[in-house]
Amino acid sequence: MNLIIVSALFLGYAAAPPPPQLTVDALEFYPLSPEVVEIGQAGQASVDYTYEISKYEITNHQYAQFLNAVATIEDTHGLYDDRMRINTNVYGSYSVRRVNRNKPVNFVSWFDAVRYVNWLHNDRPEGLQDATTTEAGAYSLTGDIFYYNGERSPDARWALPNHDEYNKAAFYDPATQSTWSYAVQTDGYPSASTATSSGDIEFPADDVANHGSEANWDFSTNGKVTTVGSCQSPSAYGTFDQNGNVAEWTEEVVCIGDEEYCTDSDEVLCFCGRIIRGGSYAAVPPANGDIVGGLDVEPAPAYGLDDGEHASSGQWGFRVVKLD
Ligand SMILES: [Ca+2]
Ligand SMILES: [Ca+2]
Repeated sequence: MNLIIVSALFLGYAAAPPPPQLTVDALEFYPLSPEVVEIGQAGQASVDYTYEISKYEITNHQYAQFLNAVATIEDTHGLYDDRMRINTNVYGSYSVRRVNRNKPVNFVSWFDAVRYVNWLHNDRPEGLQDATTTEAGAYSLTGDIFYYNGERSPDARWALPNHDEYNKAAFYDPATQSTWSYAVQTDGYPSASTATSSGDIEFPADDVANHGSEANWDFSTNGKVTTVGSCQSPSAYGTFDQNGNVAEWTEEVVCIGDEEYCTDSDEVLCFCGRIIRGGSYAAVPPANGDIVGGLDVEPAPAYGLDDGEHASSGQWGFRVVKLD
């Protein structure tokens, strides 16, 4: 009898479904590979090809898998930041508490983001951070690294979004062939919401974005990030959080300063960075804001004198584009 009960329990355990996912959205259970949506209508909205873009911001779970592939023996380029919601283990590996797995990774620099992209391009290899893993592929990071380095390779299979790719996925509505002011398919400023104790948006609605610093669910200093997609406010193409949660690195370069110094690569007299989009859990930029050129873009420094100085922030993360 006992044996039967034990067997039944064991079988029950073996057949148990995975623990419930943290989001109320249709997110797969902790997907390791970025889930993508297709952005079609080639020729419309300034993009003349079909591409795919990740439905969500890259998550801690996905980024930890990257760290476990290329940053266990040595983290040459500082891909890990101890302010991330990712933990280090005694054996040099990385893990993420369940509550943080589907939160967007933050405290990533532009270079961390493009190295992740290179790793995807190279089919997620394991090994030291070199040209076969993180330093080449979609973007070449060998040699002198300055703002104008890191052009997308014409053969790139994955990339950071460029300006038009980000915009089309966020704002374009193929049904009406027109453009919304905000990525949650509104022309009015998105609503904000508090979060549940596990960091899901508490009052999801089709105009809600995680902004306004209302989603302070664990009072941590690791950013008021919420479960990706839990606002339940997709763009017309089905991406989530292109407004709010974490602001997102793109590959666009912006320089503010005297052009002469900019062409001379003088980092003191010319401020150059990569454009970061969509605003964060702190604030979503106004639709017709004047941060840069009337768009919801913010220049963020993407370089430093050495890898350790690459700028990052709790408000910054990224999503990726897939190209065929
Ligand atoms: Ca870093
Ligand atoms: Ca975002």
